[in-house]
Parts: sequence; structure tokens; C-alpha cells
Amino acid sequence: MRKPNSFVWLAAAGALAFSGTTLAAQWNLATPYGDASFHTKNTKQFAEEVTKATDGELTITVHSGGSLISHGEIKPSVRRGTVQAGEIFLSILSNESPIYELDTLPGVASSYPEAIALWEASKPDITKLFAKEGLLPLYAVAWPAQGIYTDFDLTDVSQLKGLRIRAPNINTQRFVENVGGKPTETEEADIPTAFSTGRVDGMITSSSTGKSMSAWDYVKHYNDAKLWLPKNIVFVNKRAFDRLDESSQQAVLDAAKAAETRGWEASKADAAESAKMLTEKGFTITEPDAKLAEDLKAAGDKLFQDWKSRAGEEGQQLLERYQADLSS
Ligand code: PCA
Repeated sequence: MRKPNSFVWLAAAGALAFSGTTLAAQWNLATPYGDASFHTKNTKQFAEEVTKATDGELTITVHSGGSLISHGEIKPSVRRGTVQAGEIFLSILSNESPIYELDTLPGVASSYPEAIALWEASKPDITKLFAKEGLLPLYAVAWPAQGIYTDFDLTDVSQLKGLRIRAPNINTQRFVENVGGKPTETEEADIPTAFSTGRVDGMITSSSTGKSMSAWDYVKHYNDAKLWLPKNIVFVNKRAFDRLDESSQQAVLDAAKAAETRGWEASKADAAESAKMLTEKGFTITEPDAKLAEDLKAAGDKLFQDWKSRAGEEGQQLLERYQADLSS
């Protein structure tokens, strides 16, 4: 007999399961991020709260660290209903729409209040884009601001010339090119291997990822350039959501709202904790001086101009709405 595809079983288990006399639902939620990440902790808490609030009518099993599905396959799998829910780094979708790129553009939102305002402004557009694919966004949470990890004290942009720098998405790769480096796209989980096999010399990411990936084993300098605060988004297959009774649907939405608030606070706290940990592990943390800041900004401006040329009417309007919100 042919071995049945495990996804078929997953989908069947996810659809319905008997608990006692009532029909309970079970969802699988796939995330590429490991258990050490504050995002995963938050998502696991979200799942627990849903189980509690629905009295077990809906249970959500979080599969972390890409253990179930690789990062790039998570959205297609949720769309197909192979798994019911997923968490991804929103800007990996930038090739689908420039709207997904806005939180990885320098100078747009580089502080928490700005990043929250940007998310509020983008929510309707992102919800619409997801709805077209039969997906419902549940919540989004920012990573701490992105900075530059090197094995030397970064004081001048020319030091980045020819350096192989790991980047988590296309926009960051373009940024690396604009500062003269050689970008390599690497999943967070593959960072240690990328360094230990000599595939990369440095990386762009947050203090949080530096901590969870034990960056001190490979490099010792972090330039806290506060480039941008990119987000993770958690979403569900709309058909799976619609199959729930109304009170379970409400429980999911309430828990998602709480997870969003808690996640942003966790992000801030984790940024501070991670910076402390990096320092304890021998890191030197600096901020760009005026000249370096200017050169990084120039690389960012190029990225921004390029985005504008591709953003279209919708992207442009979103940016203007966000900027108007900020100044009001
Ligand atoms: N950590 C993830 C995404 C952004 C971040 O801070 C990563 O580097 O892959």
C-alpha cells in the first residue's frame, strides 16, 4: 500500500476532531521561527488562550522553527488549507505587491510609534490582499529595529564593500547592494550555518535575532542603525475560520487582538534584553555617526525611489495616508 501523504492526514485532522460528544476543531499553525523567539512565545500564548476561551472547542497546535513547512511554503499551504494557519515575515511577500514592502524601507518607520502607525495604516490594504487569496490576517507584530552585524567596528560605509552580508528579504538584499556589499538571502534558522561555513561575513537583522541565533559565536560588533522595523503576520485560512461557530470565531479575534498588543510590548522588551545579552557576550554596540548615517540614508533613499517607481497608485496612497496620520 502506498504511504499516505502526511499532509492529507494533517488536513483531515485539522478539519474536525471529536472531543467528548461535541465536534471540536483542531488547527495547525506553522511558523519558521524557533521557540527562542519572542514571536513564537507570543503565538504559542495566543494558541493557549484560544483553547481556554473556547473550552477546547478549538485547539491550535503551533509548529515552530519551520518544522512542518518551510517559510516560503507557509502562505501557499494555508491558502490550500493543508494547514489552517501560519506566521510569516510579511516582507517576504514583496514580489507579490509593493504594499508588503513598506515596513522594510528606510526612513518610513524606524521607531515603535511609527511602526505601529504604519501597521494601522496598512491593515486595510493588507487585509484586502489577503482576502483575495482566501486568507484572514489575525495580527502582526514588529521585530525590533534592524541593524548591522560585522566582525569589525563599522565606522565607514566603505568597509562594507565586497562584504558578504546575510539579509532576510529582497529589500534588505537591495540595501546591501546599495552599500557595496554582496547580499545572501538566508533564513533566520540558517544563520549559524551560514557563518560557520564561511558563507557570510556579516548580517542585517535585529538584536533579538542576534540573541536567539547566538551571534556572539561569529561576530562581535553590532551597529544599531535602526534601519526599519519589519513585521511578522499571523493569518488563517478563511474557510477554516468560517467553519467555526460564532463564539469560537469571536474567541479567535479577541485572542488575536490581545496577542497583537502583547507582541508589540514583547518586541520592545526583547530589544532591550537582547542588547544587554549581546553586550554581556562581548559585543560592542554602536550607533552610526553623522557621516555613516548619511551614507546609509543615501543607500536607503535609492531603495525608496525604486519602491516609489513600482508602488503604483495604491502604494502611494497608503504612504500618504500613513504620513498624514503621523503628522496629525
Ligand atoms: N529577524 C528575522 C526577521 C527580522 C529579524 O529581526 C530575520 O532576521 O530573519
